[in-house]
Amino acid sequence: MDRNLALNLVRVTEAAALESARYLGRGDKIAADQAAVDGMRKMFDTLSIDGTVVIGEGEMDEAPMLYIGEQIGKAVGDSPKLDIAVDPLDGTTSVAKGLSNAISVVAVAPRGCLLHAPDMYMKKIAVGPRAKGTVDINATVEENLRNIAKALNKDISDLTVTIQDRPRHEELIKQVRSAGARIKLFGDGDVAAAIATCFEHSGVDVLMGIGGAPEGVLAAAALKCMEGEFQGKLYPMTDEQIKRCREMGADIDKVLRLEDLAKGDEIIFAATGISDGELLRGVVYYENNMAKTYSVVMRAETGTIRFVEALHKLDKKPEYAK
Ligand code: VTB
Ligand code: MG
Ligand code: MG
Repeated sequence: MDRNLALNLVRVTEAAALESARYLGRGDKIAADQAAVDGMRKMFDTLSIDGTVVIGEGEMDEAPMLYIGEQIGKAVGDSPKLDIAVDPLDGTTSVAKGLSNAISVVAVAPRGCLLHAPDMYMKKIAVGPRAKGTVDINATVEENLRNIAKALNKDISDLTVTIQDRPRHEELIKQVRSAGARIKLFGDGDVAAAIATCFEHSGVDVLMGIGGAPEGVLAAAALKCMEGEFQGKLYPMTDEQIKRCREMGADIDKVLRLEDLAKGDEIIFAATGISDGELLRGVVYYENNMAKTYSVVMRAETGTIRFVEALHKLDKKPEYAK
């Protein structure tokens, strides 16, 4: 896979962020999401790739753009066939309310390498490289925390677990508290939260809880690049979802590891901040119609992680007009 695709993927998430960030705090999550999808789709159209969306905005009939199965890019000659996973805006509520952690994300791998995760919940655990190999999604919370603490040479009481602030996590929160670890709740955006476990300065050691399965694939692609660890288990809530898993041949008892979610080393992951987060700042608008974006792009093959700070002269980019 052409390594220069990395910069083009940054363009893709930047475009989504630049359009979506206009809606910060405006109380309209649908408009914020649509703007991200539009921005991302437009930029994808300019790329010479032969891509298929495998994680996207939904099934064809319900999502007009970036639907699962949609063909992306103008393939030329021997353009490699790629799987594309997107979340143009992970954290629609965060943008609508002006809260933190909203990002635009994309992951790309050779065809067949990204799991076609059904649109339902997934139970997840994620840790950074130093605690890799110490977690087991089937183990108890206390056992996992004990093993992570040992790997990081810390007491359990020095560990910080990040958990999405939802009623479904009441029991998990109780267990973490009784094990003695600290907790950092977040409102939305568990892709960013999973990535944070790989950066010591984030102050977060482990992500635990139940979030979107599509977001699980995206987080796994990122953690593959950073040599962290991610495990997931599909978490269907209704009979219909159980049926959907069966139809897709997805085993709900199977522990999905990095190799199941994002296979191989030819993986590129990119994200741009929309609202401020631990890892990436959100879009900042300056005088003279300028905007700044903060992105990260990484490749599993080499493990290079690049932070890209970009200044955009919007006068010269009429597509981002207000
Ligand atoms: C999860 C999480 C996402 O939404 O899908 C969550 O993975 C689902 O919302 O990052 P509910 O908990 O309200 O069902 C996000 O936080 C944002 O898309
Ligand atoms: Mg989204
Ligand atoms: Mg999302």
